[in-house]
Amino acid sequence: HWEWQYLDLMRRIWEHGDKRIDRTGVGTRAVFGAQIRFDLAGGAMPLITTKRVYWKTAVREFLWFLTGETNIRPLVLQGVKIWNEWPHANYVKATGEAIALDDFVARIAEDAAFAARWGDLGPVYGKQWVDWPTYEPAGEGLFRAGPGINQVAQVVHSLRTNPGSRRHIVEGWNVAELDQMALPPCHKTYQFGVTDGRLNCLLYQRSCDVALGLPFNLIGAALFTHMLAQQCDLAPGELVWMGGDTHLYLNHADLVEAQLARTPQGSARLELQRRPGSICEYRFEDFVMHDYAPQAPLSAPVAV
Ligand code: UFP
Repeated sequence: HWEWQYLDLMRRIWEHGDKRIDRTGVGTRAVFGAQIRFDLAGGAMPLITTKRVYWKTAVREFLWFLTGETNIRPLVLQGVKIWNEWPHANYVKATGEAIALDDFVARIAEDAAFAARWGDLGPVYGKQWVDWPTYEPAGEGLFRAGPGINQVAQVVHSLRTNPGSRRHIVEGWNVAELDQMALPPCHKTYQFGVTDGRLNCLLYQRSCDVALGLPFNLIGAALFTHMLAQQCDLAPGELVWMGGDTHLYLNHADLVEAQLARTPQGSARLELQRRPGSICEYRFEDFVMHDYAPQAPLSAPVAV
């Protein structure tokens, strides 16, 4: 079962990883450099079965990326909570108001003007993927904003017209804008490659929370590849995940121990129920998951 790669990685980090205090102050055990490979043929999905993973949330987040949106409000209105901690922490720091996370999120939902002011994450994934900023000379040594670059649309075009290219890349790491982002991109580079009519994807993730982040990041990369394959008349190929700083937070001990005692079972398959006219026209209802019967959920605190 492919999932042993995930569990073995988890065990290796927990038992042999370097212990250190990280940016969040929580502390981690970490290895530097890791890989997981997964065959996407037939719609296969790398869904972790040794705990329940909320794949619908990953679909909603992925579709939000493709809209170019960077404000959490559309996610909040769909009940997706994964990005709420960052704007909340920013608000509390900036205003000194000791508002609870739930109350802050309720205000984001109720008050569009408040959300516009406090709900934005800065130019994170969505912005860089579909509207990477450019600049053009405006005379007298000045520059003005040029048209944004839609990297996703460009990759669709290059896969269709020049599948053998080694330049099918979607990049989130905009060096000039990192300091404006709530969180610099973790799943920063997606490279696609075509072999024998099969679309392969290599995701390079610079920093990886193996317990909470990785199950989601695998889903995102798989969704991306299945959608691109459908749009470009290719069969889904192999997903190669590569991690840089690959870690477990020390306060995830209960989750790690419970999960390592479990055995993977079954394999999930994605069905795309419709073929939209373009990569940006998928709707949540288009994604149907078959044969996902996970074991009980395991929760752990997210490090902000
Ligand atoms: N993280 C992930 N996947 C993601 C995401 C965040 O694993 O998609 F957005 C984790 C990795 C790390 C933290 O534990 O969030 C980011 O911290 P840093 O920027 O210090 O690497």
